Amino acid sequence: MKILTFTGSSPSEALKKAKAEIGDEGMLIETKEIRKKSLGKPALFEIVIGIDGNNIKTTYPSRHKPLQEQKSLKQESEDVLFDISNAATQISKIANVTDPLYEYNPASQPSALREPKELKEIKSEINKLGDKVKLIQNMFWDEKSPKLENQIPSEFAEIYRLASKSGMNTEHLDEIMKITLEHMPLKMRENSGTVKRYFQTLLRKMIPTRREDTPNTGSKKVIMLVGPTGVGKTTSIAKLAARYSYLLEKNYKVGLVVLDTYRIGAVEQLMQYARMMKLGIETVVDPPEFSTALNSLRYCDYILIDTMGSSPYDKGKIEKIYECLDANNTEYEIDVALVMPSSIKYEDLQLTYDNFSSLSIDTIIFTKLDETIGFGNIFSLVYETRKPISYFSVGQEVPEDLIDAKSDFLVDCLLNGFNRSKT
Ligand SMILES: Nc1nc2c(ncn2[C@@H]2O[C@H](COP(=O)(O)OP(=O)(O)OP(=O)(O)O)[C@@H](O)[C@H]2O)c(=O)[nH]1
Ligand SMILES: [Mg+2]
Repeated sequence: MKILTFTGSSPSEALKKAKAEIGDEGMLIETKEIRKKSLGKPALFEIVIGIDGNNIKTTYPSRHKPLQEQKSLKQESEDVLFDISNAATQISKIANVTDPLYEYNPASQPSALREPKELKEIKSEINKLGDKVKLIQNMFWDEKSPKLENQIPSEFAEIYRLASKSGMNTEHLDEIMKITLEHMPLKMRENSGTVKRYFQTLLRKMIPTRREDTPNTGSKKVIMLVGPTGVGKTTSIAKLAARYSYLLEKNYKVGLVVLDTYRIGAVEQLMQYARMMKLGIETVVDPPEFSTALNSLRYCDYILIDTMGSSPYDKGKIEKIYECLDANNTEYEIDVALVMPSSIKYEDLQLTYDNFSSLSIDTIIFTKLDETIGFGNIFSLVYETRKPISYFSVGQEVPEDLIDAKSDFLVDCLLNGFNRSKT
C-alpha cells in the first residue's frame, strides 16, 4: 500500500484533488486540520490516502519505473508473503493509522465526515447486532464445528464460514484465522465488514501469481502445458496462441508443438487451430525429435507445446514428457505450466501436483473456474506449493475465456463467488 497526502481548504476539496490524481481507488486513512481558519486565511486540511500499488493510475508519476529497475518475473512472485504473521503484522501496521469505516468515496465522504456522533454510535450498535444475528445463523452451518470455531468472535463468524465453505484446507484456514485474531487491531474488529476487508487483504498477499511478460527482441518464450486428461490443455494452448498472436500490444510470432502424436485426434484438434490462425506446427513422437521441432520454429517469439493428457497414476506418460524435456539440447529454457481444473477438491489437486512435480513445474494454470463454486482448494494448493498461478481459464470460448492471473480476482472468487462480469 502507498500512502499519499492531499491538502485543501476543506476535506472535500482535498478529496477532490485526490480523486483527480488517483481516481476512485483508495482508502481514507486520516483527516487533519493543519491550520484553523483565521482572518484573511482559509483553513487548511490534509487528508492521508492509502492506495494499493496495483490500483494507482498510470498517470501517477511514482508508478513509472525505468525498465532496468523492474524486478524479474521470478522475483516478483517471490514477493508474495507466505509467512502469514508477517503479512498480518504489515497490514496491522497500516491499520493502526486507518479508520476502515471511512473508505475513500468522494461522493459520500463529506457527509460521512459531518455525521453526528450519536448517529455513528447507533450505526455501530446496529452493525454489532447484525453480527450477532450472523453468528447465530452461522452456528447452524456445520454440526462438526471445528475447535477454533468456538473461540471465534461474532464479527469473524461470517468470514470463517465463507472461507471454509470455499473448500480451503481446514488447517490452512485455522492457521490464518488464528494469526488474524492475534494481529488484528481492536478498532478493526468493529464489524464483519472491516474484518472481511482485513482478511481479503491478508489472503491477497498470500497468493503468488506470475505476471505475464513478453519476450524481448531476439529472445523467445517456450511454454509447455502438462496435466491430467481433459483438463483443457489444448484449449488453453489455442487461447494462448491467439492471445500472443493478436491480443497483446504487439503481434508475436507463435509456433506450436504437439507431443502426443500416438493418439488419434490429438494432433488434429490443435492442427485446426493452427490452420485458423496460420501458425507453424510440429509434431513429436520420440524424445530425440523434440529439439529438432524447437529448432525448426526458431523464427517464432513464442513456442507453445501441447502434451498428452496423463492420468496422475500413469507414470509412463509423464516419464515420456520428462524424456523430451531431458533431450532438449537447444538453448531455450522451457517454462512448464501444470494445468489443473478448479473443479476438483484440494486433496486431488495435491495428488496431481505431486505426480507431475518430477517435471519441475514453474507455474500453474487453473481451468474451468466457470464450473465451480468454491475456490479455497486453489488457494490452499498455491499456499502449500508456493507455485505462482499464471492464467485462469474461465470457459470454453477461444480466445476470450483466458485471463492473466491476479490475486485480487482469486480472493474475490473465494469470498464472493465467480462473476463473469469481473473477468
Ligand atoms: N467450462 C469449461 N470448459 C473448458 C475450459 N477449458 C477447457 N474446457 C473444455 O474441456 C474439454 C477438454 O478440453 P481439452 O483442451 O481438449 O483438454 P486437454 O487437457 O487437452 O485433454 P486431453 O488432450 O485429452 O488430455 C473441452 O470440451 C473444452 O472445451 C474451461 O475453462 N471451462
Ligand atoms: Mg489435448
